[in-house]
Amino acid sequence: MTNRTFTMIKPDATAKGHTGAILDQIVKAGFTIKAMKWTKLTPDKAGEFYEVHKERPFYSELVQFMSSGPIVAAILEKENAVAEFRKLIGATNPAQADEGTIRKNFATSVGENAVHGSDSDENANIEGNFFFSLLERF
Ligand code: 3AN
Repeated sequence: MTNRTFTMIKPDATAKGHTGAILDQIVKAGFTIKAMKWTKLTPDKAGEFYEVHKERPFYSELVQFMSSGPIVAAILEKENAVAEFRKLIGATNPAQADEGTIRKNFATSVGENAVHGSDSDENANIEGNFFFSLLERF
C-alpha cells in the first residue's frame, strides 16, 4: 500500500464549486484515481471517521462541518503517495500553506481546509476501506 493514499474534498470546497479544479490539480500532480465517490457523511459516520480526534477540542465542530454537505472521497495512487499528497495539499492551516498548494489555493481556515489527506500508509488503508468496497476500486 505504499503507493496509495486517501483524500476527501471537504464540504467547504464542494459548496464553493472547487471540486473540478481540485481534481484537476491532483491529476496534474501525477496522481491516478483508483476509486472515487460523491457522497455525504452523516454526523455518526463523520464521528467514526474522525474517532482519533475524539479528545481534541475541535472534534464536535469537525464532525458538524464534515457532515454539513457533500464530499468527494477518493483513493489515489502515486509513488510515495502519502508524503507526496501531503506536500501537494500544504499545511493544515492554510495561512501557513506553501504557495501553489491546494489548501493555499482553496482553503479558508484550519477547520474548513478544503481537503483531507491521510497521514500514514496504515491510515490510508483504513480510510480507503471506510468508504470503498473491493468492487469500487480499480
Ligand atoms: P490534517 O488534516 O492536516 O492531517 P489534523 O489531522 O491535525 O490535520 O486535523 C484533522 C482535521 O481536523 C483537519 N483537516 C481540520 O479540518 C480539523 N482541525 C484541525 N485543527 C483544527 C482546529 N484547531 N480547529 C478546527 N478544526 C481543526
